[in-house]
Amino acid sequence: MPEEATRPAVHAYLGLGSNLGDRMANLRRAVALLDREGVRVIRSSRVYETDPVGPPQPEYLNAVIEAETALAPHDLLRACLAVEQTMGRVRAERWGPRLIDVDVLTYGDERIDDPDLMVPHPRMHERAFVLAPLLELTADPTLPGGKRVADLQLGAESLFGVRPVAPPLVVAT
Ligand code: GSY
Repeated sequence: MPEEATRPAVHAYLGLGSNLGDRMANLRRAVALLDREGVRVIRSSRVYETDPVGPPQPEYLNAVIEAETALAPHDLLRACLAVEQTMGRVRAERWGPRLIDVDVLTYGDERIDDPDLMVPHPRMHERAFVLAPLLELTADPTLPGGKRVADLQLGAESLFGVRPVAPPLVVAT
């Protein structure tokens, strides 16, 4: 049972991605559905078109959102999976194309190392499609292994393959 009532609200960063169908509509719908799951979206990065990481597949639209939620970490994960399922995502190929992907990147400054939920997301600092939008929202994100952004020694090439194409996703007030 969700522990919603007993927990203080936490800020979490979530990564959104879509490379099938009407990609922009998919990102917008995910924001609306998260709200219904008890995940209040406070801010969004701009939307980026990004080169696919993994097997050949269409380009993605990616954005990062800052959310406030009283859900416990695993309930937040379940909420993200519920949004993916509602939108019809079928988990077929692990790195394959998808209507929507909703990843928990951070949960406050907690570090969780469970087989089903690793937070901060273990590959978030290696992915330009996460870093570019995330750094619009926070200059000092919680990163895996206690790293700081300065430790990453980001050069121009770190942000290759990501292009801002649209303003932030609209967030209900
Ligand atoms: O990890 C999320 C799904 N995904 C993406 C993505 O969101 N963006 C880009 N550019 N490549 C990706 N490969 C996978 S898998």
